[in-house]
Amino acid sequence: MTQRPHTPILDRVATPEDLRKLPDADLRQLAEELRQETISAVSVTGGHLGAGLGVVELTVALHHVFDTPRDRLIWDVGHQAYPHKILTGRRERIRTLRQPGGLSGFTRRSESAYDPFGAAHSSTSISAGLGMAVARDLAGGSNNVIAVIGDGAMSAGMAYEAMNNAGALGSRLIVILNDNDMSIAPPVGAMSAYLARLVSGRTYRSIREIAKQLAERLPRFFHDKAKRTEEYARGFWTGGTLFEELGFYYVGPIDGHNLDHLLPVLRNVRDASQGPILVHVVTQKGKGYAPAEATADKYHAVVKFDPVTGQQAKAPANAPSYTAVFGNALIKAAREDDKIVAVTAAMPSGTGIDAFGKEFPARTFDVGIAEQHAVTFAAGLATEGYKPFCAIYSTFLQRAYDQVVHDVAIQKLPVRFALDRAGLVGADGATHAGAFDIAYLACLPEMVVMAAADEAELTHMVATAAAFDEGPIAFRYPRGEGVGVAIPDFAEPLEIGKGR
Ligand SMILES: Cc1ncc(C[n+]2csc(CCOP(=O)(O)OP(=O)(O)O)c2C)c(N)n1
Repeated sequence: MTQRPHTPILDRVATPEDLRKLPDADLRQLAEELRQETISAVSVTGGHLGAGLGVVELTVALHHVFDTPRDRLIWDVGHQAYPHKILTGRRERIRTLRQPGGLSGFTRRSESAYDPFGAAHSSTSISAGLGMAVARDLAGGSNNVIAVIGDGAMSAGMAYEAMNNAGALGSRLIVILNDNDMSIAPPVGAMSAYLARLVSGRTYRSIREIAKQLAERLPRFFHDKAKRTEEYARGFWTGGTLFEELGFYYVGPIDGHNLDHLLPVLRNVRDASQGPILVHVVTQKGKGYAPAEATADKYHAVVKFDPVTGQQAKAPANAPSYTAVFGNALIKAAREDDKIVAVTAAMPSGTGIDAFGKEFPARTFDVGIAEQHAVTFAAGLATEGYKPFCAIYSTFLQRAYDQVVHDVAIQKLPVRFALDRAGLVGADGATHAGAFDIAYLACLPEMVVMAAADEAELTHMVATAAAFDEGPIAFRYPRGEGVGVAIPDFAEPLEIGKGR
């Protein structure tokens, strides 16, 4: 007897149309093939891996249940969208991810009809989705709008502004909260603790329970049927109160890797009649790839790697990174000056504030993905005589521009801005380039702006900022390693207004 060669199901799926023709029974295997294809692609391109691996089943289920691209599917940040790209006609180009002329590492409208909204900066998906839902209502349309947002992205004010508005407008909108209990670093804040309580307070809800819970939202026909066959359970379930108070119908928590749960819940949600719904899905970052699961950051972002061992091909460094030089200089300055405190917006390792936090945990504040709050929080610290170093990437400080202008510059408060990733950043592309900070900071009254030419100068700039108490001061430095000059043992304040 000859064995038939195994043809991957993925080879038969060029677009979600093909995927929707498959029986549910094929989807588990498809998901596994999609996971392997994602690992294989990122092993040659580098990029964001952990987040995509965590949403493989969710991606398959969403495209199977919803009529994309007519139904609008929005991925918050977009760094988890590689499996989505593979399923939406971009598999052939997936090994060009993040390369010149290749696919973007995030969602991008110009790339595909399946990317209805471009992203890379976080926490925009619910706002954009609500806009699309309201546009649909105005035009008398009937399509679905689904926003997938992570628990980290849920720490930003914009997500709450959007939910507040969505609850009031009452448009039909589906928000999937993808809760993997990770940001880039472990998540911080009261919201993260709240989500953990929702998940740990009970085991995953059974499908029967969720069907009962959803019955209330379904059109009359389903509703009556559900009522006949099941006792009414609404009210017995109290989880998700916060979202319910905001006007969302809360469903969950459900296991985001279990297609037997995802598919019926998503179908029910699709067929529900009205209003905003939040589906709380629990996933694991890096799921299904042992080397990722075993690391602290779950392979959030990687360089090229060996897919068998997970070993990353890190080039030997010629010089320390500007980030590390900044972090060390700040630690040295803080040893001499107990007024120095550090603020990061969910990027402790990216900004070098992690090292500072190890030595000065009580003087280190990770505020979550909340750049606006970070800046005004630092302004408050400055009013009381503290010396806040607000370490934010150039591109992400854009989000806090009014806070820089109104809360810091106009009040002449001595907040120190450490702008990492200034200038071009490479493969992350235009959304992440630190292209605008000189223009947007140098035009402000009272703002001192410095740009480090090398790591020695950066060290002196940290000392300059620590000593400068007359108003706001910013110093910018690039991504990556320094030029290799000696780093001075003693940092000295530079003369303001004098260049080299
Ligand atoms: C405004 C903004 N600040 C910071 C970042 C950097 N960043 C990219 S992904 C990420 C973590 C997102 O966590 P989560 O939403 O939980 O998604 P996960 O990676 O865990 O799937 C952060 C902080 C960003 N993209 N946008």
